Amino acid sequence: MAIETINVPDIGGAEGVDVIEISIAVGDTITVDQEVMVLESDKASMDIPSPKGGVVKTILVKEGDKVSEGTPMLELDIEGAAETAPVTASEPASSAPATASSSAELAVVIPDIGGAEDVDVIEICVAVGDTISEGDSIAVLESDKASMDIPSPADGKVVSISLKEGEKASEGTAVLVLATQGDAPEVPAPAAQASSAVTPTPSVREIPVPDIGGAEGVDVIEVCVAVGDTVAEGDSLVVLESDKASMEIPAPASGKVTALTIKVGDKASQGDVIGQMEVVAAAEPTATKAASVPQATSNVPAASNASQVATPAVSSVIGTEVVVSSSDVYAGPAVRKLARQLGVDLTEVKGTGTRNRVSFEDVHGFVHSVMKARAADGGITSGSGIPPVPEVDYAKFGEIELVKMSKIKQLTAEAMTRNWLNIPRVTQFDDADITDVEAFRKGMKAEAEKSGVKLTPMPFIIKAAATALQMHPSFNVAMHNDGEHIIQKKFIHIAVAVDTPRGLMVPVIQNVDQKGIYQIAKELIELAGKARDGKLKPAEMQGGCFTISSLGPIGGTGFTPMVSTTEAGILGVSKASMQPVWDGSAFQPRMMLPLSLSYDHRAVNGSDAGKFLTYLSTVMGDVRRLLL
Ligand code: CAO
Repeated sequence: MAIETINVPDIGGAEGVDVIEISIAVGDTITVDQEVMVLESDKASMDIPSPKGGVVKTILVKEGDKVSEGTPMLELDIEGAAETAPVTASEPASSAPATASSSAELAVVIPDIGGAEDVDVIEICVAVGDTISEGDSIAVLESDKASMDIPSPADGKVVSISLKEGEKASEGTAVLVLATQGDAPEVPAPAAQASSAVTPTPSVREIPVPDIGGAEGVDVIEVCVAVGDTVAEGDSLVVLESDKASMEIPAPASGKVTALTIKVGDKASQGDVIGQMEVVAAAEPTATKAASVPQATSNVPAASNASQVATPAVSSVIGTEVVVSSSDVYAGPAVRKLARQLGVDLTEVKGTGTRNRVSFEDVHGFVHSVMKARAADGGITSGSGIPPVPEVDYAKFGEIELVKMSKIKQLTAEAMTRNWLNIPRVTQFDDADITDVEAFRKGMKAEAEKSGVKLTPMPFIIKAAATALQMHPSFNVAMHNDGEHIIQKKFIHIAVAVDTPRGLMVPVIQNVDQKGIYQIAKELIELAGKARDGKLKPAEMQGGCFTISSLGPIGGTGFTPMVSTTEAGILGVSKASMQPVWDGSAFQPRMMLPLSLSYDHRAVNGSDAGKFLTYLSTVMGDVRRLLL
């Protein structure tokens, strides 16, 4: 035997290139120029051929590694090209596949899988060089009835792998060789061969469905464990779901699941036995366990102190126990359990394995991406396809302080984003000539004050908006969520934006069309006062048909207010000022009020909006029209 190390050839000077696929397995006989792996840089992907033919003894890299020219990638038995024994690196080729080679090596074969033959190997979960623990999945098999995780029978380091994804396996098929610590790794032994010094005394007990509140024939929607799983008392074993509730059936004790007698789709009632478990009753002093060999491999000479063939205890997994609930998703039981614990719907996870099989990494990656998107947009636009806002470290630029937003401000931010994203908004501008209205208002101010009313331009604007809605019912609408209907409102309630120390509040004055200017002024003052004192009731903020947002007392010549999804329009009012207006022969000083009408262009077309605002401006120019 001439073992030769094969290095990565010249790859155009690229350094640290990702290994994205290993195309061969230990034991394969390969020819010169046969592809052994695929590398991928940010510029290209490259098939790497073998410069020599031979039998692959060891694969020195694994998927995910980074390699450069000269990185050792394989050990090839150059002379052994004709030898095909798929076992260990150091054993003569004539050895049986399931035998072992050195004192610290353990050849692992497929255990009893319920008599199933030629089951698809859909995932090899480890790579050469990996250090694994007893119970870790080393491979996943999948028949048309079930998927089975094949656990490692011992702790150790993977020396070689002889089974490949896409192959078929039966009981006894060689999987891999494990370098274990010590000369004689402990492997599970049949009871008849176990040393009498082995202490814990397991007792097998049935697992009944406990009291589930009298519910009968409840659907089994998930089986969370597989035969062979070690569970702690209280761990979920199965999930039942009636039309009223879903219930997790916990393990009644700590131990190992030895049988499962139900499957997804079955029905269960209190007292039904769902399986069996081996409960360790008491732990007695531990004694040295004799190196023992399971019956299936008893042809290995015990005296040789050689490594052993181990058959992990996954017998009877095949059949029905781990048939998946979401049948279109390929995933092992452990991955399903993780997804369930994290509340992940596996049908939403893109599997990257063979046949789109979902792996642990896929589930973690899914959760990571969802959380990242949420963190980036405050949980508002997640899933909408809107690119997340990158995080900025403002402290880099100077001193900062993180100030908590009030609940009202948070809700306003959420509503604004929702409105912005949902409403195709157009804003139309106009200036209303309020010279005469202002003269009238000022003339009435003293009288109004005697009645306890502060007469500002606002009640006139509110009344004018109500009249405009009455005359233009096509504006008194809201879009239905079904996208097929418009909700035509037959009442006229006007909402008014009120600035408060805790944030923006929008109380609603009801039935404005039926109220006079004094009444409207009174209610506006009352509602604005309640808003500032935090005393508005929810009902006083609901049912608006149209909103008015006034920045008049503050200043500015125009702005584009946001439309709410429950209305079709909003009027922005800016500061009135004296302007020179051409009357056809001369400039006249007129008090002009800037108005901006934003509207939902799904519900209202541009010409209707134009007519609405022109009418509103005209009414504001001559309040006698409010009487018509
Ligand atoms: N142009 C010029 N002056 C105006 C005006 C305008 N468009 N609107 C009001 N004024 C004057 C008033 O006449 C009053 O002056 P006097 O005290 O001399 O009479 C002064 O500005 C203050 O008015 P006000 O605020 O007391 O009363 P109001 O009826 O105009 O407004 C209310 C009531 C509740 C809307 C107001 O108190 C408020 O909260 N405004 C802020 C609204 C806001 O934050 N909008 C932004 C929302 S974000 O979309």
